[in-house]
Amino acid sequence: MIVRRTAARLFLVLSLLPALQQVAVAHGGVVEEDDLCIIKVDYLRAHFKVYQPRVSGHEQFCEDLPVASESIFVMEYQHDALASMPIDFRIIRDVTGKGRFARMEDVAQIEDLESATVFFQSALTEPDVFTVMHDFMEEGDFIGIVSATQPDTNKVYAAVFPFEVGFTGLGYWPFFVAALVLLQLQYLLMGGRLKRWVAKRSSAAAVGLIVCVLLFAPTQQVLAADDKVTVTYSIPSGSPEINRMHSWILHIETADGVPVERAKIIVDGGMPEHDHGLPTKPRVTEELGDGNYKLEGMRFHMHGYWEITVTVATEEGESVVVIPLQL
Ligand SMILES: [Cu+2]
Repeated sequence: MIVRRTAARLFLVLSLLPALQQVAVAHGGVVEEDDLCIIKVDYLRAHFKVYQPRVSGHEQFCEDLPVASESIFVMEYQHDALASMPIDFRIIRDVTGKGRFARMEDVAQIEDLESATVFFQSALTEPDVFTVMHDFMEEGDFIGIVSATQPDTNKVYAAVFPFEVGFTGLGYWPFFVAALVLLQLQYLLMGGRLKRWVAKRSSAAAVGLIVCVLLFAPTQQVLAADDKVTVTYSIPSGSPEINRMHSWILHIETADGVPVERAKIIVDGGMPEHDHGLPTKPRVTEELGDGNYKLEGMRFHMHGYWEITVTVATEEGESVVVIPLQL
């Protein structure tokens, strides 16, 4: 019986996966469309970008920011109506406990919005670009809230976008855990008839289990080599989601399979067909032993063909290995 129940739950996990991935791609009010970051304030749309001039120069971020630093949020209106609407902008610490699932309803339930607020720009009417600056003092999860008021009707249009400041390296795992919690609830709430129906499908659940393991397995080994070293990489958070900062684990071996330790590794990359580089400056932050190195700060801002160049320098010399990547 316990086995059956577990199987039924796994089947449910599988059935929820498409929805889960959808959430991951379009969470909050900011979505990535054709290489542009769009914020939707109800039906009103604006280009949205964030700069961290002190640490990243002119580099643009869609929402997640690599470090706690001075950050400039820019909205360029796509909809003329925004030009005549007073707009306010608030940043709060994520006290909803919903993380990337946080929505307007969750924010509306916060009792003391003021004490969660780290930044507030009171309503301003700006002709075509709305800009605010906030100097983040700490890393963590935050929620941005943009509200625009229609002057004639006083109707308020709002967008809520959860974002992260600093690397946490958690990637997809919070989604997975949240899904399991939701499923547990859903299962408890289900009527007896549906329970029996689900339990009958335990063979489908077995397939579900395999697909789950494949989807969530933290390894996605891809191999590249020159005559001296072989580089493989895995992405603990799953796969490189566009515009999401994530980390890789690089594994480096000599041609005859000996792990390469204490190497100096430089990672660069770009899209050769578009003649541009990576939007971030990834770096190896930790040697994990056994030829494994933690690479942080990976982010891709568009679909297409990328090449990641890994330069491995040891006392024996230097190797340059190119990892091809189709996103
Ligand atoms: Cu490109």
